[in-house]
Amino acid sequence: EETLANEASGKKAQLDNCPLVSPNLRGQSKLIFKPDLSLEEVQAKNPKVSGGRYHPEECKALQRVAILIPHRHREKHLMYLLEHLHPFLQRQQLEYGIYVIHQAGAKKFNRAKLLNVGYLEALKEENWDCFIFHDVDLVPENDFNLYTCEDQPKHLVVGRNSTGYRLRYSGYFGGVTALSREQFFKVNGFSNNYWGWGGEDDDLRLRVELHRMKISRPKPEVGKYTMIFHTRDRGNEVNMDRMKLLHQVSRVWKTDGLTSCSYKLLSVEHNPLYINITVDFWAGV
Ligand code: UD2
Ligand code: MN
Repeated sequence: EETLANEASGKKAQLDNCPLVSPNLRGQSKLIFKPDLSLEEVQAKNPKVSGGRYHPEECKALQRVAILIPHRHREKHLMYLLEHLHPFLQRQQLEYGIYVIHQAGAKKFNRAKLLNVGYLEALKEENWDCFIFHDVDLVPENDFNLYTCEDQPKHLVVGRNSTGYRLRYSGYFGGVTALSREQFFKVNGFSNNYWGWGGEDDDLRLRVELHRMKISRPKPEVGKYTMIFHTRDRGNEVNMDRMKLLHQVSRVWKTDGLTSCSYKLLSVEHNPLYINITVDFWAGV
């Protein structure tokens, strides 16, 4: 009788919790990047995604996860990532939302600041448990690489195709990372001061270590990614200040981060497959 009542009311809260490991996982898969793929095609293949969000119908997800993707002029990469990530996350039985944080204008690219914006804006519409900070060009190959948060920050990219699937250096924390809402809040997020390429990922690692947290990683055969080929973008030239900035983390983390992240919000659009947040970083911020 109770089951019938539950079915009738169809409430999420009355579903059983999803299992710790989803029965729908497939393991390593061969990724195909169709040259003529279109966003409409990806949309048609993901009818259960609405406004960039999804939740499993069969059980109550263990975590609510926001995927944050910093972006500018990488439309093709974004399309391939969405194509692979939606089914991947659904097989993991997660409740999730995909946020693309787009930097408007021609100012130097600031990946870290965009991710701070993503965190702050995503929390305005849902109290997400877990945040995945995700490069637009990295596609996960193995769905046992769980996009969930644990009691310690997690680095999900153990290796990728272009580096022979080996960890680039010990302490490497770039590409894709998972921090809970609390973990990211505790370290005051990323620094806002890394303009151009490099250093911001090491800065976050130092913040994590300063707070006596320990980075975890999946097994090498699981933490595998394909990075879609690209050259260095215009507007993302190497940041020559990065070493100087890395030396002052312990001094400035408290005042440089989420608490000091100012930006001009230009738009928030709920597209079928992702939420698009466009921001401008004007001079002096
Ligand atoms: C590495 C790291 C990345 C970051 C970066 C240094 C890996 C796998 N990734 O990436 O996490 O630490 O070094 O900043 O180690 N982007 C745009 N448009 C641009 C420029 C950048 O969308 O014009 C975004 C996009 O999401 C991209 C990310 O920023 O994936 C990192 O930039 P990249 O891919 O050019 O740098 P890469 O591959 O050296
Ligand atoms: Mn890249």
